[in-house]
Amino acid sequence: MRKTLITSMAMASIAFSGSAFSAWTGWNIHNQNYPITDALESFMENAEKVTDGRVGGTLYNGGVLGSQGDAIQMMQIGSIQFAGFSLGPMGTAIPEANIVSLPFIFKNVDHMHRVLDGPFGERLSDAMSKYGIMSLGWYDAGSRSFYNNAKPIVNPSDVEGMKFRVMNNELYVGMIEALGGNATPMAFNEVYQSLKTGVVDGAENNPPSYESTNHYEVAKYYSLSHHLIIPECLCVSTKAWNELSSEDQTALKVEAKKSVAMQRGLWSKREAQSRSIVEKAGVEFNEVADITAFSSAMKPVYAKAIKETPVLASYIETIQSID
Ligand code: GTR
Repeated sequence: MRKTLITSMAMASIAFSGSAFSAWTGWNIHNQNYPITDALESFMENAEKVTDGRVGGTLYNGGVLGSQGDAIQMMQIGSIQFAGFSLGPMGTAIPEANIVSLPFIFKNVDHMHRVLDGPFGERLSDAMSKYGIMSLGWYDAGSRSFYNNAKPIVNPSDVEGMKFRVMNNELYVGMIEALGGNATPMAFNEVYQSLKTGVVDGAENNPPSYESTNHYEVAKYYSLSHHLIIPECLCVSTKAWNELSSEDQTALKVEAKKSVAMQRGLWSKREAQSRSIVEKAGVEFNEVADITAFSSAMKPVYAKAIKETPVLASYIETIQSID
């Protein structure tokens, strides 16, 4: 089942105990039994309980409502109210979100947590909410590495001339071009077929997505470049949020924290499971020779991003000042 119906009789559009009832519609690209799916479902179930049914929702999994680009617009015009968005493709609609799409911006996943769980995370959510979307918490998506069906990527020069699928965001086109490769932006659900038919030679993602989408069947070299650490968010529509009472907002913030903790726990288990599944299926993992060779190639990507969105310069400084 791709759709998870969370709420019960409260779905009827009625005035509930004297307060308006909010029936939220939610978007998620992943299917069931995936960390973010379980965490979003649990959030909405608990939201309904702690608000005595004033907030209830239906989560649509597997991207059935459209791509993330579509879903961002849907949230902005008010047809969805909550989502598990990757901050990756978000930069197209919200330039400030590109901060987390800069390759090697975080030292590691723990550093990303330290940055986003503190004031910087609030600053980013405030910037996003000017575009109608805010984050109640930051989910994990590990680190992304390159995979392809031709050879292990060991040095930046191995990317030269190869065609890589990237998420829909021009910044990633620059990232692949800085390594001498060709980038094809494409929605998540088109990647398997494109790898299989040779439209692209490779792609990049974290091990759970590489495994859950079966990309490993058609691209068996996974090279641990860890070039992107992109958080995902428990995002809600600013408009829907502002319609809630401050008591309900406080209660939902508590539930969002619990949902994030749950997702991060599930994520670290899933990373290990996914790795073992793909290894058993014959995937070859390799370390890259020198990470700094990849990161120093990214200077033009940073320069272009700052030129287009000057506030990124101060964001970068803040992130680099956090240990
Ligand atoms: C996954 C992420 C998705 C989507 C996807 C992609 O890791 O969880 O939201 O962004 O990558 O590559 O499009």
